[in-house]
Amino acid sequence: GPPAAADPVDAVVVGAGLSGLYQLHRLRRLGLSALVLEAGDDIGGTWYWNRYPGARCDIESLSYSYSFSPELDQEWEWSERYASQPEILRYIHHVADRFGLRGDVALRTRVTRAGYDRDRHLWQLSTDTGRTVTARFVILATGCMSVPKDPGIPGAGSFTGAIHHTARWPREHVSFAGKRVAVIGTGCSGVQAVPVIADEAASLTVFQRTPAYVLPAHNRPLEPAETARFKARYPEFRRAQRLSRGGTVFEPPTRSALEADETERTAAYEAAWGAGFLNGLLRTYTDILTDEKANETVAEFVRAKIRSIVTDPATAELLSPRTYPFATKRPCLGTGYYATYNRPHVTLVDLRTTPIESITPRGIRTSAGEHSLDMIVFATGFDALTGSQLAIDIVGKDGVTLRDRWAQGPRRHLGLVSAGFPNLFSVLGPLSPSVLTNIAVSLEQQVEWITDCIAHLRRNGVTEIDATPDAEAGWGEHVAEVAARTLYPAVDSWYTGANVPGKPRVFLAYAGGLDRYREECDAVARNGYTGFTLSSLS
Ligand code: NA7
Repeated sequence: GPPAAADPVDAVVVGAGLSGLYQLHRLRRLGLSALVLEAGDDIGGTWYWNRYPGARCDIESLSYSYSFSPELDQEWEWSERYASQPEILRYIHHVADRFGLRGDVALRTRVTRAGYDRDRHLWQLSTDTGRTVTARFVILATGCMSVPKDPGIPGAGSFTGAIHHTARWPREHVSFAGKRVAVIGTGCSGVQAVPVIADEAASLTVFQRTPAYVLPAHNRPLEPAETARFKARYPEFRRAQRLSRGGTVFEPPTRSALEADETERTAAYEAAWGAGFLNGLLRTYTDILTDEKANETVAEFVRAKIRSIVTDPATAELLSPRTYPFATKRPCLGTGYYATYNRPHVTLVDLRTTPIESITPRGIRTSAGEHSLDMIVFATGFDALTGSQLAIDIVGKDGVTLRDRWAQGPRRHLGLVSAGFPNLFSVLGPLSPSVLTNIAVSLEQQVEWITDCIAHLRRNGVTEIDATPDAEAGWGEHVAEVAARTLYPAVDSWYTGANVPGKPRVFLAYAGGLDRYREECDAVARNGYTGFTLSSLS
């Protein structure tokens, strides 16, 4: 089991998902004592909690996996082009076993508070089990989407059937057979769950506030011969992936969508639609995310696809996004999503015209009347990026909490260290490329940077690294400036924090690309950690 709490450990990692487990592995290779504290009953993070029906990754499995071990790459066999949640969880367990990581993970242990001891350059962590841990370094690997958002609908407590949030799905089997089921929310989770629930339920009613742009996944089993061919050039692929803009490998576009004529554009969009990549349509032309007119050509292409699939014209129109540009909210990869609305037992309710008033003992009441239900599924998303970090009471060097420091939005140099919160690093948190990239690649980049940084500090007898307020402010401005060149910031989405009432409205991710981000981080390290203050206990 994990070491006893008596002596300080070198490092505590918060969270045993993909990021936390890799961070543990790297710290151990440095020869550090490290402990992972994990709130869940088991390892896996996002892939542990999001066990709802249809949950699946929307990056190809051969790309969405660790790249640090060529042996692991060769030995693990993915069964599908896009891996399901159970398969990814099996992979994470395999990695934990293969690299012997479990022994340093304390499960069912939620970090509630972290306070910095400026005299000793140590963090004191408290947990909900009563266990306390002292560590020099803390790495927050708490996930970009791990605090589920409750829709806050009055009356939910009175419902006599079951209510499940997609991100807190029960471990035991949930049957929909013979049940009248509702899904509230049509982001990526709802889009994945809807067709699967429809297959089993007596009836399914989908309550939609904002329609998503849903592209076909064209998921399929991976043929062993195909995988073998891919694996033959895995090292080369992994190198290209690391150097790429978003952690996926593709030929970057060179032209504006407005330079192409309609025939050419349609052919490009058809090809992308047929290929089944989350960002396929985005990669057709250079200006889809920066020019409204260019964007509208893609948006209208998707709407035409919806009209061609959904037989009822009124339903097709309701499913057609019109209030925000394509991909300014995360697009979704679906399997049979639009066609599900052609099934006689599936109904779409538009919350813009008939909002939900309350949940009643028997179902959901909208302004148009009551829907009788046996089960309600909340697919209502997350308090993304900042939520899991601010859930911990983090008190920095000057007694100020991170929550107070971030009242107007997150502040963190390179998305890695916040000024006044020394020795506390973040992986996949706000102001880093995280959710705009293949996170499997992003997390390795950040974990490796953090590990190299800690190694540097130890080599030089440094016991504290802090970001300077100036560097932190500069990075914040840079992140905002890069975002301002895109269509993202104007849209209400979880990227801008607009999905959570009261959350400051800030574009939360770095949109400049993982390639550029990697260069910036590497330059900072190479130049002796510019923008940081390094100090040693005398
Ligand atoms: P998302 O993408 O935040 O989607 C949440 C959905 O729930 C979205 O359609 C919301 O509509 C809807 N919602 C949220 N609150 C309510 C209330 N109160 N009433 C009605 N509808 C509501 O979360 P997901 O879990 O689907 O996906 C998150 C990411 O996980 C995904 O992008 C992948 O990266 C993995 P709204 O748009 O706010 O009008």
